[in-house]
Amino acid sequence: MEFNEKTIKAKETMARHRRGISGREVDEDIQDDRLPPGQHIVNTWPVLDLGFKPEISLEDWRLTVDGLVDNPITWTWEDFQAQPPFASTSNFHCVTTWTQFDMAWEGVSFQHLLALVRPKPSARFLLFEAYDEYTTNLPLVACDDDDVLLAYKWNGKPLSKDHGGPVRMIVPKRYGWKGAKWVKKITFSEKDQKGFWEVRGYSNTALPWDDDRHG
Ligand SMILES: Nc1nc2c(c(=O)[nH]1)N[C@H]1C(S)=C(S)[C@@H](COP(=O)(O)O)O[C@H]1N2
Ligand SMILES: [Mo]
Repeated sequence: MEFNEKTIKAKETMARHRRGISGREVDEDIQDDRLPPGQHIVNTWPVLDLGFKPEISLEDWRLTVDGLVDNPITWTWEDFQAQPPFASTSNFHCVTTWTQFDMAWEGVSFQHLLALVRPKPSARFLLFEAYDEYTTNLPLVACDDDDVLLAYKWNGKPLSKDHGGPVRMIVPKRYGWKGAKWVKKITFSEKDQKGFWEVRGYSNTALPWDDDRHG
């Protein structure tokens, strides 16, 4: 698949120079103790992707969770909707320096998913694959947290295609690129396997409070 190389180059440059996506979205340099180092606040949620937004009908949508788990699953939209509802409000930090506070998410709690699939003791890392062929990786311990979810609603409305609908991952304690939009598959492994931005020099840990942008 052809990625939009221009978009990718621009994003790499922005992250390197720690500039925002667009100056127009910056309100002011407000001081707020919820704002990690090098970040600024936006009120208009920017859209970031590889220059391609996959269209997935709810009928065709599937989420597969496999690898080192006792109970691998493939959910249809109906299966996904049948899970206990979960809501969580958190702050979203993008490596390109924008932060948006108080994002109200609804979906399926990742801890609920973990309880269902039951990772084997050897499972330590997760690889997320998306419908646009984007990938990203995280340690299992980072996903086993009470603010991590598979989100399908934002501010009470279905998540738009631009922002990763039908379903995306939200991992508030890591930079935004660790949350796969249009998530399709999650694989549990013994070994870490780097994703799209991680192999291109982004930090593997991606911790906003450590200003941890590049590896
Ligand atoms: N599938 C997929 N997920 C993705 C991306 C992408 O290009 N494809 N971009 C990542 C990046 S770099 C960020 S900052 C957030 C942006 O989410 P947003 O477009 O909803 O703001 O999604 C992340 N998840
Ligand atoms: Mo990003």
